[in-house]
Amino acid sequence: MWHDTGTGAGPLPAGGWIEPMEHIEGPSAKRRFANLVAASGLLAQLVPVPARRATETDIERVHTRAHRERIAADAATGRGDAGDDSSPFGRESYDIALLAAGGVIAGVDAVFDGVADNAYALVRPPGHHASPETGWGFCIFNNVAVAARYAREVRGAERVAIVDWDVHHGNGTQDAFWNDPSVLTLSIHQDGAYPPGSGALGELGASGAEGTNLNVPLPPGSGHGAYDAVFTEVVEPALRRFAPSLILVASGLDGNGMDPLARQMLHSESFRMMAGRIKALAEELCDGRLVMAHEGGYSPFVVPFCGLAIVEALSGVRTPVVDPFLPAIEGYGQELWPHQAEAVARAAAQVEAVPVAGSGPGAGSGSGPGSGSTLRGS
Ligand code: 9RB
Ligand code: ZN
Repeated sequence: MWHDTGTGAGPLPAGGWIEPMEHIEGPSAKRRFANLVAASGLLAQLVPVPARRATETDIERVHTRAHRERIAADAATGRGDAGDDSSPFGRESYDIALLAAGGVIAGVDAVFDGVADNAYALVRPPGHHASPETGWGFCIFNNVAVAARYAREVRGAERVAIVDWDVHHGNGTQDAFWNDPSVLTLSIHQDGAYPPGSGALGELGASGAEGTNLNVPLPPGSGHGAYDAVFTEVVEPALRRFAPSLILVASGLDGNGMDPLARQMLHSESFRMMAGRIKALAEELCDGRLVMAHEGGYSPFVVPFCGLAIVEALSGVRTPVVDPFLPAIEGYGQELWPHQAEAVARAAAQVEAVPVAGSGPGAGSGSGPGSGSTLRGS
């Protein structure tokens, strides 16, 4: 909550005719999510996992040294921007960005060590837009990418799948693993929302890593029915082919029907559905190993209820909380419309490009570092 994004107006810097207000990627939605988890009584039934600082080595498994050092140097001056003049940060933000990435790593450790069954890392700044060379889109370091490389190189995970249900394209994560066949990146996003021109269908990964990046661009106005179809037709078959030894989720809650930075229609029951299905996949494919990292989500009133539904699904604990926004958002109309079904079908046609674990060239070679103790999907 100390990560200081200063003033802005939506994604734009204040100035000129734009009167300063709290920057949209401020602490409010995240603080209210944490407060609801506590007030509901659920927090007392969870295993608290303290964040640790990601080390320079952890960060540089994904990012260039120049990017890490630039963020550190700018923070030391008291103010900086991650890279696009939309992502301001303050003096503590280098340190806090290390804690955000390290918080996801701590979740990975907790799950691999059996301290927790699965983990939700409620961290900021977010990460999925940060590419190896730069931050942008409110992101400084790519938290989920840093955790994936850590899982591979330190914990011996042979294959990692990253499912990104933030409403914006996970472009930084796509870039980080474009050449890496050991990490499947799958982003479900509102077509054309952000970054501009990013996240097209058919971007499947570099030669040698083909089929290990999938984009599912959905038309604006997609809701529960569309995402339900994406899980049935894309997420579940793709992950079954890939057989990950760990599933990470870039968990943006900005697909909710009241988010100011997108035009999708999800509600708390949609996030409960997605979290429950990912959890079931993790149990089927990789002994339940599942870590979620918080990303976007800018409605301070709806985010807490979507977040609580996810943590209820992960923990298997149902609290007495009833989402007061659910009836309104359900009323927006949640069925799968024909043009959405077409978009899902186009994405589903890519799934056959995903390599089937154990059948490709080099299968079973245990190519990752620490291959003496590699964890395979079961
Ligand atoms: C810029 C503009 C944006 C728009 C959306 C996001 C969302 C991030 C997120 C970030 C920056 C406009 C740079 C409009 O939640 N990711 O998960 N920037 N938008 N004009 N300009 C110049
Ligand atoms: Zn987002």
